[in-house]
Formats: sequence, structure tokens, C-alpha cells
Amino acid sequence: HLNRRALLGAAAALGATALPALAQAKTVLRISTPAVPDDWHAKMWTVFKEHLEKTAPGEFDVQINLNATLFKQGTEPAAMARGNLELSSISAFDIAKLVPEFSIFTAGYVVRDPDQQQKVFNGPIGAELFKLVSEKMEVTPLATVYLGTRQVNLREAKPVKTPADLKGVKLRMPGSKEWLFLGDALGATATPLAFGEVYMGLKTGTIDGQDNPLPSVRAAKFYEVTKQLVLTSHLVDGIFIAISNKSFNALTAAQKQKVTAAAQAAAAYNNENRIKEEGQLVEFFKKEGLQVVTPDVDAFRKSVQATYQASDYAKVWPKGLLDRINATK
Ligand code: KDO
Repeated sequence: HLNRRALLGAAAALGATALPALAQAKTVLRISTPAVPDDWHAKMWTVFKEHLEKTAPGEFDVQINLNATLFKQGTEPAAMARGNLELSSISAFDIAKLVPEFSIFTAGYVVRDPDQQQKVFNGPIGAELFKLVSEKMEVTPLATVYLGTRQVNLREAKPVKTPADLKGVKLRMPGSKEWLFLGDALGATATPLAFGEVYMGLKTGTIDGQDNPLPSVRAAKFYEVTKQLVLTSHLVDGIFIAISNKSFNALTAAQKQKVTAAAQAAAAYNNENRIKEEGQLVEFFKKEGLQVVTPDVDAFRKSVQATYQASDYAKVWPKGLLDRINATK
């Protein structure tokens, strides 16, 4: 409030016509994400906004667009590179399209847990790869967000122990070849669909299942239209708060630091809440009537890892990177 009053006071001193000019001086930061409002990686943007309002009062106009209303899922990186969008959270799958080395993080059973994920991306591996991201994608990653550990979630319950049991199951994946490869590696028939269409797809039966971390299964209410959770834990998934280089380079050094700190506060809020909730959700889904089963995770791990190792993806993984990730504790 103080700030607005100060602005109005300054405007009055300069004459009423100066108000629109002063108001426009705020740097607009548009955010686009497919996240649903009740998910932690949607709520974290409010933390980002409030953080900036405190550290840089009146300097930014942060506009949060959820549910992929501003840009379709997966089109955010191109929009940021063109300067049509300032901020988003981008996935390893988005990055792998332009930075093939990054596909190591789209592979199942590589990252072990959220703690290791933070260490990998906040250490030298992250620094090296984020440099490539900035050069090749024209966006700068600011913080690593734990999206959760992806699990298989089926419309009808069936015995699932190994990848062979998913044969013929139409498993929805986001619409890119890197995602479809993961779905197929799990033994299923991967079917592309945008996140916003998954609920209907499950309800009507155009797909047999989907994979997502449990907090997103809760927030997007997929448990209402599915009967089983198979705890494959196949991907410790991360997304990266990223800003377009065009907008980042236009900021002062102090603003860059504040925007980065706000992104890190947002990620920390998400990570803390998501990890906590993820540990409590199996009970919730059971109460909602879902069958929750643990398959032979070793069988899934072996099969998925072998599929990736034999693929073209592994050919472009920098020598020694997998060992360096594994050695990160
Ligand atoms: C999804 O579409 O399954 C996915 O989990 C992929 C993620 O990369 C991310 O886009 C996420 O959806 C959305 O933010 C919605 O939660």
C-alpha cells in the first residue's frame, strides 16, 4: 500500500497525466504453466510474486496464468525464446529437444530422490548443463523444482508386477517423442495427450491410464476417474523455473538477483510442501477407494534402464555424466 501511495504522490507532483507513464514503467513478467491451481507448482508462483513485491516493491507486474491458458503445454520454451513470454517452468523433456545431453534426465530410474536432484542441479553438473540451456534455448534456469516421483495410474485395476503386464495399456504421456519413449519403455503403449485433457480421457476411456506424481494426481483429481495406482516410481521428475534471456538481460544486476531469489523461494516452498504431501497421499488414495500396489520395481528399473542404454538418447549423454550423477550424494 505504502508503495502505491508513494507512486500516486509522485504522479500528483508531476501532474495527473504522468500516472499511466509511471504505471507502465513496471516490468511485466508473464508466467504460463499447465499446472492446476491447487498444485504446489502453481501455488509457488504466488510465493514468487509476493517475494518480489517485498524485495522490489512497485518494480514488477507479475501475471500468473495457470491451466495452460496463455500457452499450450510444451510451447512455453519457444514462446520465451521469441520474447512472447517471460517465465515458465520447463521440463527436462522440453530441454532435451534442443539440448540432447539433457535427455539423461528424461530417462527412468536415473535420479534417486529429491535431495539428490537438488544436489545435482545446484552443483557443477547443473552449472554446466544450464550454460548449454541458456546458449541453445535463450532462457536461463533460475531454480530446480521437484515435481514429484512419477507413478502409473490406471482406469481399471489389473495385476501389474513387471513391464510385461503393461503390454497394450494405452498410457497417456505428454505430447513429445521423449515422453512417449518413456511410456513405451515402461512396457505400455504410450499415447500423447495434453495435461488438460487427461481427466476427460480417463473418464471416457480414450486412454487406459496416465503417469504423474501423486500430488498432481490429487490436485488434478485423476483419482476420481481411476481405480489403481501402481507405484513404479519410474521418474524423480524435476521442472526448472526459467526466464527468457531477453527479459533477464533487460534487468539491472540488483533486479536479476531479486528475481533469482524469488524463484528460489518459490521452488523451496514447492519442494517442502510437495515432499511432505507425497508421503501422505497413499493413505488418502486408499480412502478414496483406489487400489494401491507396489510392483516389482527392480524389474521395471532393469528393463527401463536397458531400454535407455540401448537407445540413441544414451549415445549423446556426455561421457561420465551418468557416473557423476550416481556419485552425487
Ligand atoms: C504431465 O503433463 O503429465 C506433466 O506432469 C508434465 C510436466 O512436465 C508438467 O508440464 C506438468 O504436467 C504440468 O505442470 C501439470 O502439472
